[in-house]
Amino acid sequence: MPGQYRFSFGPWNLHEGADPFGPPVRPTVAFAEKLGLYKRLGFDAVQFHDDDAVPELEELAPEEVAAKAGAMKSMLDGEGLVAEFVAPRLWEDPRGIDGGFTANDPACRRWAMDRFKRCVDIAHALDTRLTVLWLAREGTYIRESKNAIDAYEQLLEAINEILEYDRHVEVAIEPKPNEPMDLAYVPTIGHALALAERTVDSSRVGGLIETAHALLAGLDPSDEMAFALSMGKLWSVHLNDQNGLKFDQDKTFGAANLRAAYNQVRVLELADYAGTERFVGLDVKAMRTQPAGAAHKHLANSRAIFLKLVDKFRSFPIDFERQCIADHDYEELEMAVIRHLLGE
Ligand code: GLO
Ligand code: MG
Repeated sequence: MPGQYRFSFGPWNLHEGADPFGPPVRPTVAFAEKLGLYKRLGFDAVQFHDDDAVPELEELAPEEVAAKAGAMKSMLDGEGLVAEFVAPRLWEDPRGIDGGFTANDPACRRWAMDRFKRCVDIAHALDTRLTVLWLAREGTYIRESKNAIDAYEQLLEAINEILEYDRHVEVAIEPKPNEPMDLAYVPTIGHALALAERTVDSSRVGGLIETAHALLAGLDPSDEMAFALSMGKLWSVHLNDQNGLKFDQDKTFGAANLRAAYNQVRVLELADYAGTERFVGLDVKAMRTQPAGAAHKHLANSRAIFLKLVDKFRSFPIDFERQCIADHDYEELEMAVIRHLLGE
């Protein structure tokens, strides 16, 4: 019996529609209202930034942070939801302008480390072990501004320090090759998991793979996932889609390349990802043109497309696949895949 998929998204996936060339086009949806949407749309877990869980946490004393995180946990309980992970949002603070752990200013590096620890405390209060490191500004605009060898050591030290700070915390690194930086450190899951192996407890360091990020690195998302799955290190995914090499689009899963989406589902099925009880996260954004009352459809649609592709995988004529492979007739196999996806 294959496991049951459970889905998650972050509050940032219900957003105001601003882009670098224009202001918000939809009113902010209050957090409580967002929470109310999760179950309605078929989702069981919330992905948090630390300051989604505790807004303005930099202004608060540790006891206040703990109290607010506790209140958030009660809100989740009230909705029948769980927290999947908490991620330190280092990239929006002025101290994170040159990166956090790899900033050239030691005071900024200390701040980043401290902020990561606060994030772990919040994760603890929300009853999840998992934190996610999207290393947004850990990189450079120009190569000469940092020593990349030192940067990888700094990242390693930061992860080691957090593993020692909390004996249960898990860190999933979310690689991305660029944006907002010209070039980011840890651009692929290979980099992330190599770094993980060097930490003081590699069993607690894994990865989160986002479709669009793999595509931006010129790689196949399903093969990136396969690499992490082969090591037991795929601890979450950010499924979405991307139309070519441009800014990170966060399109609806499967909307740009349905066959590539099918192959991501296929690899998750082959590894019984659902059985690992990790969540299927959807890091998708509504189009800017979408009216306020309908700016949640991208989430329900992404989930529905995922489940339809699961059905496609499970109903694929497996004997025919085996025969094509035995005959080395991959042209025939490809046609069968296309026919199957077209519903023939
Ligand atoms: C941006 C990332 C971002 C992260 C989120 C969790 O490109 O995909 O959405 O996934 O901040 O850390
Ligand atoms: Mg993401």
